[in-house]
Amino acid sequence: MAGITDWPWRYWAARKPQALALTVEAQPWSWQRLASHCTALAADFSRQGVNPDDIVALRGKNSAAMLFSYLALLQCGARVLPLNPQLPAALLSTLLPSLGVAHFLSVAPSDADFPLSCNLLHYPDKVTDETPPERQSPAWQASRLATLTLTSGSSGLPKAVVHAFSAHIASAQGVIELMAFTAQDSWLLSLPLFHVSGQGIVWRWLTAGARLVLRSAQPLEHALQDCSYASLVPTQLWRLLAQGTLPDSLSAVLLGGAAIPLELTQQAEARGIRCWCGYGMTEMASTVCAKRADGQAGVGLPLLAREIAVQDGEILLRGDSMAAGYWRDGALLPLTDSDGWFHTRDSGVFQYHELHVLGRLDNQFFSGGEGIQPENIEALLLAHPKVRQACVVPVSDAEFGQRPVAVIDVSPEVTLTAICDWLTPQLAGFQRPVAYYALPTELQGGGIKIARVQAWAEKIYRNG
Ligand code: 4YB
Repeated sequence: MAGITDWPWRYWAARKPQALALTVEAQPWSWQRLASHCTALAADFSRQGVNPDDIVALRGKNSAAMLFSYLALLQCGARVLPLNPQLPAALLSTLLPSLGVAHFLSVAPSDADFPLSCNLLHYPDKVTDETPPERQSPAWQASRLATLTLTSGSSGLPKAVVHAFSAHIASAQGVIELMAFTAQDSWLLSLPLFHVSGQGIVWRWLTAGARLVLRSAQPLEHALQDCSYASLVPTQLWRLLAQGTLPDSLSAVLLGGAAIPLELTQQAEARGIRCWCGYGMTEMASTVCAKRADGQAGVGLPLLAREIAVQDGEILLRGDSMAAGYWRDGALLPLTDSDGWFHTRDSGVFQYHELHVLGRLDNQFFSGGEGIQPENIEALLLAHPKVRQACVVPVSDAEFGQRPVAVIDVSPEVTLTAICDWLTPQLAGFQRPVAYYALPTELQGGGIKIARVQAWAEKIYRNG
Protein backbone atom coordinates (compact mmCIF):
# COMPACT_ATOMS: atom_id res chain seq x y z
CA MET A 1 0.00 0.00 0.00
CA ALA A 2 1.40 3.37 -0.96
CA GLY A 3 2.28 5.94 1.68
CA ILE A 4 0.05 8.92 0.96
CA THR A 5 2.18 12.04 0.40
CA ASP A 6 -0.44 14.58 -0.69
CA TRP A 7 -4.15 15.22 -0.10
CA PRO A 8 -5.29 11.69 -0.97
CA TRP A 9 -7.64 12.78 -3.80
CA ARG A 10 -4.74 14.71 -5.39
CA TYR A 11 -2.33 11.86 -4.71
CA TRP A 12 -4.53 9.42 -6.69
CA ALA A 13 -5.34 12.05 -9.33
CA ALA A 14 -1.60 12.40 -10.01
CA ARG A 15 -1.14 8.63 -10.30
CA LYS A 16 -4.29 7.44 -12.05
CA PRO A 17 -6.25 10.52 -13.19
CA GLN A 18 -8.82 8.65 -15.26
CA ALA A 19 -9.47 5.79 -12.82
CA LEU A 20 -12.90 5.70 -11.22
CA ALA A 21 -12.86 7.28 -7.74
CA LEU A 22 -16.53 7.67 -7.03
CA THR A 23 -20.00 6.73 -8.18
CA VAL A 24 -22.67 9.25 -7.18
CA GLU A 25 -26.09 7.74 -7.90
CA ALA A 26 -25.22 6.47 -11.42
CA GLN A 27 -22.61 9.12 -12.21
CA PRO A 28 -18.94 8.16 -12.46
CA TRP A 29 -16.26 10.52 -11.10
CA SER A 30 -12.59 10.08 -11.95
CA TRP A 31 -9.86 10.95 -9.43
CA GLN A 32 -8.96 13.91 -11.62
CA ARG A 33 -12.48 15.31 -11.61
CA LEU A 34 -12.80 14.74 -7.86
CA ALA A 35 -9.48 16.44 -7.11
CA SER A 36 -10.29 19.49 -9.28
CA HIS A 37 -13.70 19.75 -7.69
CA CYS A 38 -12.31 19.61 -4.15
CA THR A 39 -9.59 22.13 -5.00
CA ALA A 40 -12.16 24.60 -6.42
CA LEU A 41 -14.46 24.15 -3.43
CA ALA A 42 -11.53 24.56 -1.01
CA ALA A 43 -10.60 27.84 -2.74
CA ASP A 44 -14.17 29.04 -2.32
CA PHE A 45 -14.21 28.11 1.40
CA SER A 46 -10.93 29.86 1.88
CA ARG A 47 -12.29 33.01 0.11
CA GLN A 48 -15.15 32.90 2.61
CA GLY A 49 -12.69 33.04 5.48
CA VAL A 50 -11.94 29.41 6.38
CA ASN A 51 -8.40 29.36 7.73
CA PRO A 52 -6.10 26.47 8.65
CA ASP A 53 -6.96 25.07 12.11
CA ASP A 54 -10.46 26.65 12.15
CA ILE A 55 -13.14 24.30 13.39
CA VAL A 56 -15.95 24.02 10.85
CA ALA A 57 -19.24 22.33 11.76
CA LEU A 58 -20.63 20.41 8.78
CA ARG A 59 -24.21 19.39 9.26
CA GLY A 60 -26.09 17.03 7.02
CA LYS A 61 -27.05 13.56 5.93
CA ASN A 62 -24.77 11.71 3.55
CA SER A 63 -24.75 13.28 0.09
CA ALA A 64 -22.22 14.21 -2.56
CA ALA A 65 -22.28 17.81 -1.33
CA MET A 66 -21.53 16.60 2.23
CA LEU A 67 -18.63 14.43 1.08
CA PHE A 68 -17.11 17.14 -1.15
CA SER A 69 -17.43 19.73 1.63
CA TYR A 70 -15.76 17.34 4.09
CA LEU A 71 -12.80 16.79 1.75
CA ALA A 72 -12.51 20.45 0.66
CA LEU A 73 -12.62 21.79 4.22
CA LEU A 74 -9.84 19.36 5.15
CA GLN A 75 -7.87 20.63 2.16
CA CYS A 76 -8.23 24.17 3.60
CA GLY A 77 -6.46 22.85 6.70
CA ALA A 78 -9.67 23.22 8.73
CA ARG A 79 -10.78 20.72 11.36
CA VAL A 80 -14.13 19.29 10.36
CA LEU A 81 -16.87 18.54 12.86
CA PRO A 82 -19.56 16.52 11.04
CA LEU A 83 -22.96 16.92 12.73
CA ASN A 84 -26.06 14.76 12.78
CA PRO A 85 -28.89 16.94 11.36
CA GLN A 86 -31.14 15.53 14.07
CA LEU A 87 -29.21 17.17 16.90
CA PRO A 88 -31.56 19.68 18.53
CA ALA A 89 -30.84 23.41 18.19
CA ALA A 90 -30.75 23.79 21.99
CA LEU A 91 -27.89 21.31 22.24
CA LEU A 92 -25.96 22.94 19.38
CA SER A 93 -26.29 26.38 20.97
CA THR A 94 -24.36 25.10 24.02
CA LEU A 95 -22.05 22.66 22.28
CA LEU A 96 -20.74 24.75 19.37
CA PRO A 97 -19.46 27.70 21.44
CA SER A 98 -17.86 25.32 23.93
CA LEU A 99 -15.92 23.75 21.04
CA GLY A 100 -14.89 27.08 19.52
CA VAL A 101 -16.59 26.41 16.18
CA ALA A 102 -15.67 29.18 13.70
CA HIS A 103 -18.00 28.36 10.78
CA PHE A 104 -21.16 26.37 10.27
CA LEU A 105 -22.20 24.73 7.02
CA SER A 106 -25.57 23.03 6.74
CA VAL A 107 -25.95 20.84 3.67
CA ALA A 108 -29.59 20.39 2.68
CA PRO A 109 -30.74 17.04 1.27
CA SER A 110 -31.78 18.93 -1.90
CA ASP A 111 -28.18 19.95 -2.61
CA ALA A 112 -28.08 16.99 -4.92
CA ASP A 113 -25.96 18.69 -7.56
CA PHE A 114 -22.33 19.46 -6.98
CA PRO A 115 -22.04 23.11 -6.01
CA LEU A 116 -18.69 24.80 -6.45
CA SER A 117 -19.71 27.20 -3.77
CA CYS A 118 -21.46 26.62 -0.45
CA ASN A 119 -22.40 29.48 1.83
CA LEU A 120 -20.89 29.27 5.25
CA LEU A 121 -22.33 30.88 8.33
CA HIS A 122 -19.65 32.35 10.53
CA TYR A 123 -19.96 31.59 14.16
CA PRO A 124 -20.35 33.59 16.29
CA ASP A 125 -21.70 36.07 13.72
CA LYS A 126 -18.47 37.49 12.41
CA VAL A 127 -19.57 40.58 10.46
CA THR A 128 -16.94 41.64 8.01
CA ASP A 129 -16.98 43.60 4.76
CA GLU A 130 -13.58 42.46 3.71
CA THR A 131 -13.10 39.56 1.38
CA PRO A 132 -10.34 37.50 2.95
CA PRO A 133 -7.35 36.89 0.68
CA GLU A 134 -7.41 33.58 -1.16
CA ARG A 135 -4.89 31.15 0.25
CA GLN A 136 -3.03 28.21 -1.15
CA SER A 137 -4.05 24.86 0.39
CA PRO A 138 -1.65 24.04 3.18
CA ALA A 139 0.59 21.08 2.40
CA TRP A 140 -0.71 17.62 3.34
CA GLN A 141 0.70 16.57 6.66
CA ALA A 142 -0.44 13.29 8.16
CA SER A 143 0.10 14.45 11.74
CA ARG A 144 -2.32 17.39 11.31
CA LEU A 145 -5.52 17.34 13.38
CA ALA A 146 -8.29 16.66 10.89
CA THR A 147 -11.66 15.84 12.39
CA LEU A 148 -13.80 16.17 15.50
CA THR A 149 -16.35 13.39 15.85
CA LEU A 150 -19.06 13.48 18.48
CA THR A 151 -19.62 10.53 20.72
CA SER A 152 -22.39 10.38 23.26
CA GLY A 153 -21.39 9.85 26.86
CA SER A 154 -23.69 8.34 29.46
CA SER A 155 -24.54 11.88 30.64
CA GLY A 156 -24.03 15.51 29.67
CA LEU A 157 -22.91 16.97 26.36
CA PRO A 158 -21.46 14.69 23.68
CA LYS A 159 -17.66 14.56 23.64
CA ALA A 160 -15.74 15.76 20.57
CA VAL A 161 -13.08 13.20 19.69
CA VAL A 162 -10.18 14.65 17.68
CA HIS A 163 -8.32 12.56 15.11
CA ALA A 164 -5.23 13.38 13.10
CA PHE A 165 -5.12 12.15 9.49
CA SER A 166 -2.54 9.59 10.62
CA ALA A 167 -5.08 8.01 13.00
CA HIS A 168 -7.70 7.67 10.23
CA ILE A 169 -5.12 6.16 7.91
CA ALA A 170 -3.78 3.75 10.56
CA SER A 171 -7.38 2.66 11.18
CA ALA A 172 -7.95 2.17 7.46
CA GLN A 173 -4.77 0.17 6.91
CA GLY A 174 -5.71 -2.49 9.46
CA VAL A 175 -9.17 -3.05 7.96
CA ILE A 176 -7.89 -2.97 4.37
CA GLU A 177 -5.36 -5.67 5.20
CA LEU A 178 -7.81 -7.85 7.12
CA MET A 179 -10.58 -7.69 4.54
CA ALA A 180 -8.31 -7.65 1.46
CA PHE A 181 -9.92 -4.44 0.17
CA THR A 182 -8.15 -3.47 -3.05
CA ALA A 183 -8.13 -0.59 -5.53
CA GLN A 184 -10.46 -2.70 -7.74
CA ASP A 185 -13.13 -2.82 -5.00
CA SER A 186 -15.91 -0.42 -4.09
CA TRP A 187 -17.32 0.41 -0.64
CA LEU A 188 -20.82 1.82 -0.21
CA LEU A 189 -21.01 4.84 2.08
CA SER A 190 -23.67 2.96 4.01
CA LEU A 191 -23.26 4.73 7.38
CA PRO A 192 -23.34 8.42 8.25
CA LEU A 193 -20.32 10.68 7.84
CA PHE A 194 -21.11 12.24 11.20
CA HIS A 195 -20.39 8.83 12.80
CA VAL A 196 -16.94 7.28 12.95
CA SER A 197 -18.23 4.25 11.01
CA GLY A 198 -18.99 6.46 7.97
CA GLN A 199 -15.64 8.25 8.15
CA GLY A 200 -13.95 4.85 8.46
CA ILE A 201 -15.37 3.96 5.03
CA VAL A 202 -14.09 7.23 3.52
CA TRP A 203 -10.56 6.71 4.84
CA ARG A 204 -10.38 3.08 3.62
CA TRP A 205 -11.44 4.29 0.17
CA LEU A 206 -8.87 7.11 0.17
CA THR A 207 -6.07 4.93 1.56
CA ALA A 208 -6.62 2.10 -0.92
CA GLY A 209 -7.36 4.37 -3.91
CA ALA A 210 -10.51 2.32 -4.47
CA ARG A 211 -14.06 3.42 -5.43
CA LEU A 212 -16.63 4.92 -3.10
CA VAL A 213 -20.34 4.57 -3.88
CA LEU A 214 -22.78 7.23 -2.72
CA ARG A 215 -26.46 6.62 -3.18
CA SER A 216 -28.07 8.47 -0.36
CA ALA A 217 -31.72 8.62 -1.26
CA GLN A 218 -32.25 5.00 -2.23
CA PRO A 219 -33.28 1.93 -0.28
CA LEU A 220 -30.21 0.00 0.85
CA GLU A 221 -30.71 -2.92 -1.54
CA HIS A 222 -30.67 -0.54 -4.55
CA ALA A 223 -27.79 1.50 -3.17
CA LEU A 224 -25.74 -1.71 -2.91
CA GLN A 225 -25.97 -2.55 -6.64
CA ASP A 226 -22.47 -3.07 -8.04
CA CYS A 227 -20.75 -2.53 -4.64
CA SER A 228 -18.40 -5.18 -3.36
CA TYR A 229 -18.01 -3.94 0.26
CA ALA A 230 -20.36 -2.40 2.84
CA SER A 231 -20.27 -1.58 6.54
CA LEU A 232 -23.54 -2.47 8.22
CA VAL A 233 -25.03 -2.46 11.68
CA PRO A 234 -26.76 -5.78 12.48
CA THR A 235 -30.30 -4.47 11.82
CA GLN A 236 -29.43 -3.43 8.27
CA LEU A 237 -28.13 -6.89 7.43
CA TRP A 238 -31.14 -8.59 9.08
CA ARG A 239 -33.45 -6.53 6.85
CA LEU A 240 -31.55 -7.36 3.68
CA LEU A 241 -31.64 -11.06 4.55
CA ALA A 242 -35.33 -10.99 5.43
CA GLN A 243 -36.20 -9.21 2.16
CA GLY A 244 -34.01 -11.60 0.18
CA THR A 245 -32.60 -8.61 -1.67
CA LEU A 246 -28.85 -9.08 -1.37
CA PRO A 247 -27.23 -8.03 -4.66
CA ASP A 248 -24.80 -10.50 -6.28
CA SER A 249 -22.01 -7.92 -6.34
CA LEU A 250 -21.85 -7.72 -2.55
CA SER A 251 -19.04 -9.93 -1.37
CA ALA A 252 -17.92 -8.56 2.01
CA VAL A 253 -19.69 -6.94 4.94
CA LEU A 254 -18.08 -5.38 7.99
CA LEU A 255 -20.43 -5.52 10.97
CA GLY A 256 -20.05 -3.58 14.17
CA GLY A 257 -21.42 -1.00 16.56
CA ALA A 258 -23.21 -3.53 18.77
CA ALA A 259 -23.21 -7.22 19.67
CA ILE A 260 -23.40 -9.30 16.48
CA PRO A 261 -25.75 -12.30 16.72
CA LEU A 262 -24.23 -15.59 15.50
CA GLU A 263 -27.45 -16.45 13.70
CA LEU A 264 -27.06 -13.30 11.57
CA THR A 265 -23.57 -14.05 10.29
CA GLN A 266 -24.47 -17.71 9.76
CA GLN A 267 -27.44 -16.79 7.58
CA ALA A 268 -25.45 -14.21 5.63
CA GLU A 269 -22.46 -16.52 5.09
CA ALA A 270 -24.86 -19.21 3.88
CA ARG A 271 -26.02 -16.69 1.24
CA GLY A 272 -22.47 -16.11 0.04
CA ILE A 273 -21.69 -12.90 1.93
CA ARG A 274 -18.35 -12.92 3.69
CA CYS A 275 -18.94 -11.31 7.09
CA TRP A 276 -16.43 -9.71 9.43
CA CYS A 277 -17.38 -9.15 13.05
CA GLY A 278 -15.86 -5.94 14.33
CA TYR A 279 -15.47 -4.18 17.63
CA GLY A 280 -14.64 -0.51 17.43
CA MET A 281 -15.31 2.91 18.80
CA THR A 282 -15.05 6.59 18.05
CA GLU A 283 -11.90 7.09 20.14
CA MET A 284 -10.09 4.49 18.00
CA ALA A 285 -11.36 5.83 14.62
CA SER A 286 -13.67 2.76 14.14
CA THR A 287 -12.62 -0.90 14.05
CA VAL A 288 -10.08 -2.14 16.62
CA CYS A 289 -10.61 -5.91 16.56
CA ALA A 290 -12.28 -7.95 13.89
CA LYS A 291 -12.45 -11.45 12.48
CA ARG A 292 -14.11 -13.30 9.65
CA ALA A 293 -17.31 -14.80 11.06
CA ASP A 294 -16.56 -18.39 12.08
CA GLY A 295 -19.65 -19.55 13.95
CA GLN A 296 -18.07 -18.64 17.31
CA ALA A 297 -18.96 -15.66 19.49
CA GLY A 298 -16.11 -13.14 19.75
CA VAL A 299 -14.58 -10.31 17.77
CA GLY A 300 -11.17 -11.76 16.98
CA LEU A 301 -7.85 -10.09 17.61
CA PRO A 302 -6.53 -6.54 17.36
CA LEU A 303 -5.84 -5.28 13.83
CA LEU A 304 -2.49 -3.92 12.67
CA ALA A 305 -1.02 -1.30 15.06
CA ARG A 306 -3.67 -1.72 17.80
CA GLU A 307 -3.18 -3.29 21.22
CA ILE A 308 -5.70 -4.64 23.69
CA ALA A 309 -5.47 -5.47 27.37
CA VAL A 310 -8.16 -6.63 29.78
CA GLN A 311 -7.70 -5.23 33.28
CA ASP A 312 -10.13 -6.06 36.07
CA GLY A 313 -12.63 -7.12 33.42
CA GLU A 314 -12.37 -3.82 31.49
CA ILE A 315 -11.11 -3.58 27.89
CA LEU A 316 -8.18 -1.17 27.49
CA LEU A 317 -6.98 -0.05 24.07
CA ARG A 318 -4.09 1.77 22.50
CA GLY A 319 -2.50 2.12 19.08
CA ASP A 320 -1.85 4.31 16.08
CA SER A 321 -5.54 4.86 15.30
CA MET A 322 -6.19 6.41 18.68
CA ALA A 323 -7.59 9.95 18.85
CA ALA A 324 -5.30 12.79 19.91
CA GLY A 325 -7.77 13.68 22.68
CA TYR A 326 -11.13 15.23 23.42
CA TRP A 327 -11.63 18.86 22.36
CA ARG A 328 -12.82 21.17 25.15
CA ASP A 329 -12.55 24.94 25.45
CA GLY A 330 -9.97 25.28 22.72
CA ALA A 331 -7.62 22.54 23.94
CA LEU A 332 -7.01 18.80 23.70
CA LEU A 333 -7.81 16.83 26.83
CA PRO A 334 -5.95 13.53 27.03
CA LEU A 335 -8.00 10.36 26.88
CA THR A 336 -5.45 7.86 28.14
CA ASP A 337 -3.89 6.86 31.42
CA SER A 338 -0.16 7.40 32.05
CA ASP A 339 0.68 4.19 30.13
CA GLY A 340 -1.17 5.38 27.06
CA TRP A 341 -4.20 3.08 27.51
CA PHE A 342 -7.73 4.22 26.78
CA HIS A 343 -10.19 2.74 29.32
CA THR A 344 -13.27 1.79 27.32
CA ARG A 345 -15.75 0.99 30.13
CA ASP A 346 -16.58 -2.09 28.04
CA SER A 347 -16.33 -5.36 29.87
CA GLY A 348 -14.49 -8.13 28.06
CA VAL A 349 -12.59 -11.35 28.32
CA PHE A 350 -9.98 -13.18 26.24
CA GLN A 351 -11.30 -16.66 25.64
CA TYR A 352 -10.31 -19.25 23.03
CA HIS A 353 -7.67 -16.85 21.65
CA GLU A 354 -10.00 -13.99 20.88
CA LEU A 355 -11.67 -11.02 22.54
CA HIS A 356 -15.27 -11.31 23.69
CA VAL A 357 -17.12 -8.07 24.41
CA LEU A 358 -19.50 -8.73 27.28
CA GLY A 359 -21.21 -5.35 27.55
CA ARG A 360 -20.82 -1.96 29.17
CA LEU A 361 -19.33 -2.05 32.68
CA ASP A 362 -21.72 0.67 33.71
CA ASN A 363 -24.84 -1.16 32.53
CA GLN A 364 -25.26 -3.20 35.69
CA PHE A 365 -28.21 -2.02 37.76
CA PHE A 366 -30.02 -3.11 40.92
CA SER A 367 -33.61 -4.15 41.28
CA GLY A 368 -34.86 -4.72 44.83
CA GLY A 369 -31.23 -5.20 45.92
CA GLU A 370 -30.47 -7.83 43.24
CA GLY A 371 -27.75 -7.00 40.69
CA ILE A 372 -28.84 -7.33 37.04
CA GLN A 373 -26.34 -7.48 34.17
CA PRO A 374 -28.57 -6.71 31.18
CA GLU A 375 -26.28 -8.47 28.72
CA ASN A 376 -27.11 -11.84 30.37
CA ILE A 377 -30.80 -11.36 29.58
CA GLU A 378 -30.00 -10.00 26.11
CA ALA A 379 -27.90 -13.10 25.34
CA LEU A 380 -30.92 -15.32 26.15
CA LEU A 381 -33.22 -13.19 23.99
CA LEU A 382 -30.76 -13.33 21.08
CA ALA A 383 -30.77 -17.11 21.29
CA HIS A 384 -34.42 -17.02 20.10
CA PRO A 385 -34.31 -17.54 16.32
CA LYS A 386 -36.81 -14.73 15.64
CA VAL A 387 -35.11 -12.08 17.78
CA ARG A 388 -32.80 -9.93 15.65
CA GLN A 389 -31.65 -7.43 18.26
CA ALA A 390 -32.23 -7.11 21.97
CA CYS A 391 -31.59 -4.44 24.50
CA VAL A 392 -32.48 -4.73 28.18
CA VAL A 393 -32.52 -1.45 30.11
CA PRO A 394 -33.67 -0.31 33.57
CA VAL A 395 -36.72 1.90 34.15
CA SER A 396 -37.26 3.60 37.49
CA ASP A 397 -39.66 1.97 39.90
CA ALA A 398 -40.90 3.29 43.25
CA GLU A 399 -40.81 -0.11 44.95
CA PHE A 400 -37.75 -1.79 43.42
CA GLY A 401 -35.59 1.21 42.55
CA GLN A 402 -35.24 -0.05 39.01
CA ARG A 403 -36.75 -2.86 36.95
CA PRO A 404 -35.71 -4.35 33.60
CA VAL A 405 -37.61 -3.80 30.34
CA ALA A 406 -36.79 -5.46 27.02
CA VAL A 407 -36.60 -3.45 23.78
CA ILE A 408 -36.34 -5.87 20.89
CA ASP A 409 -36.41 -6.16 17.14
CA VAL A 410 -38.23 -9.36 16.08
CA SER A 411 -39.25 -10.92 12.76
CA PRO A 412 -42.85 -10.02 11.90
CA GLU A 413 -44.11 -13.61 12.30
CA VAL A 414 -43.65 -13.60 16.07
CA THR A 415 -45.34 -11.45 18.75
CA LEU A 416 -43.73 -9.77 21.75
CA THR A 417 -46.07 -11.80 24.00
CA ALA A 418 -44.74 -15.04 22.54
CA ILE A 419 -41.18 -13.90 23.27
CA CYS A 420 -42.16 -13.02 26.84
CA ASP A 421 -43.77 -16.46 27.35
CA TRP A 422 -40.64 -18.13 26.01
CA LEU A 423 -38.19 -16.07 28.09
CA THR A 424 -39.96 -15.93 31.46
CA PRO A 425 -39.21 -19.51 32.64
CA GLN A 426 -35.53 -19.04 31.80
CA LEU A 427 -35.07 -16.14 34.24
CA ALA A 428 -35.11 -15.56 37.97
CA GLY A 429 -38.08 -13.44 39.09
CA PHE A 430 -36.05 -10.26 39.58
CA GLN A 431 -34.54 -10.59 36.08
CA ARG A 432 -37.88 -10.81 34.25
CA PRO A 433 -38.60 -7.74 32.11
CA VAL A 434 -41.72 -5.89 33.26
CA ALA A 435 -42.44 -4.74 29.70
CA TYR A 436 -41.51 -5.71 26.14
CA TYR A 437 -41.30 -3.02 23.46
CA ALA A 438 -40.53 -3.14 19.73
CA LEU A 439 -37.26 -1.34 18.96
CA PRO A 440 -38.19 1.87 17.12
CA THR A 441 -36.31 2.61 13.89
CA GLU A 442 -35.00 5.96 15.17
CA LEU A 443 -32.86 4.08 17.71
CA GLN A 444 -31.27 1.75 15.20
CA GLY A 445 -28.78 3.93 13.28
CA GLY A 446 -25.03 3.46 13.92
CA GLY A 447 -25.44 0.50 16.29
CA ILE A 448 -27.81 0.56 19.25
CA LYS A 449 -26.66 2.94 21.95
CA ILE A 450 -27.87 1.97 25.41
CA ALA A 451 -28.21 5.51 26.80
CA ARG A 452 -30.65 6.46 24.04
CA VAL A 453 -32.69 3.26 24.36
CA GLN A 454 -32.89 3.74 28.11
CA ALA A 455 -34.15 7.33 27.86
CA TRP A 456 -36.74 6.23 25.29
CA ALA A 457 -37.91 3.22 27.35
CA GLU A 458 -38.20 5.32 30.52
CA LYS A 459 -40.49 7.78 28.71
CA ILE A 460 -42.70 5.07 27.18
CA TYR A 461 -42.92 3.14 30.45
CA ARG A 462 -43.84 6.33 32.42
CA ASN A 463 -46.59 7.19 29.94
CA GLY A 464 -48.06 3.72 30.32
C1 4YB B 1 -19.90 -3.22 20.64
C2 4YB B 1 -19.35 -3.83 19.47
C3 4YB B 1 -19.42 -5.26 19.38
C4 4YB B 1 -19.05 -1.69 19.32
N1 4YB B 1 -20.00 -5.94 20.39
N2 4YB B 1 -20.47 -3.93 21.62
O1 4YB B 1 -16.17 0.38 10.73
C5 4YB B 1 -16.64 -0.21 11.71
O2 4YB B 1 -15.95 -0.71 12.63
C6 4YB B 1 -18.11 -0.38 11.79
C7 4YB B 1 -18.74 -1.20 10.85
C8 4YB B 1 -20.11 -1.39 10.92
C9 4YB B 1 -20.85 -0.75 11.89
C10 4YB B 1 -20.24 0.07 12.82
C11 4YB B 1 -18.85 0.26 12.77
C12 4YB B 1 -18.20 1.13 13.74
O3 4YB B 1 -17.25 1.82 13.45
C13 4YB B 1 -18.79 1.20 15.12
C14 4YB B 1 -18.04 2.12 16.05
C15 4YB B 1 -18.94 2.57 17.20
O4 4YB B 1 -20.02 2.07 17.43
N3 4YB B 1 -18.46 3.55 17.92
S1 4YB B 1 -19.21 4.25 19.14
O5 4YB B 1 -18.24 5.11 19.77
O6 4YB B 1 -20.41 4.88 18.70
O7 4YB B 1 -19.63 3.14 20.15
C16 4YB B 1 -18.63 2.29 20.70
C17 4YB B 1 -19.27 1.28 21.63
O8 4YB B 1 -20.15 0.40 20.89
C18 4YB B 1 -18.22 0.33 22.23
O9 4YB B 1 -17.56 0.94 23.34
C19 4YB B 1 -19.11 -0.83 22.61
O10 4YB B 1 -19.77 -0.57 23.82
C20 4YB B 1 -20.13 -0.89 21.49
N4 4YB B 1 -19.71 -1.89 20.47
N5 4YB B 1 -18.84 -2.85 18.68
C21 4YB B 1 -20.51 -5.28 21.48
N6 4YB B 1 -18.95 -5.93 18.33
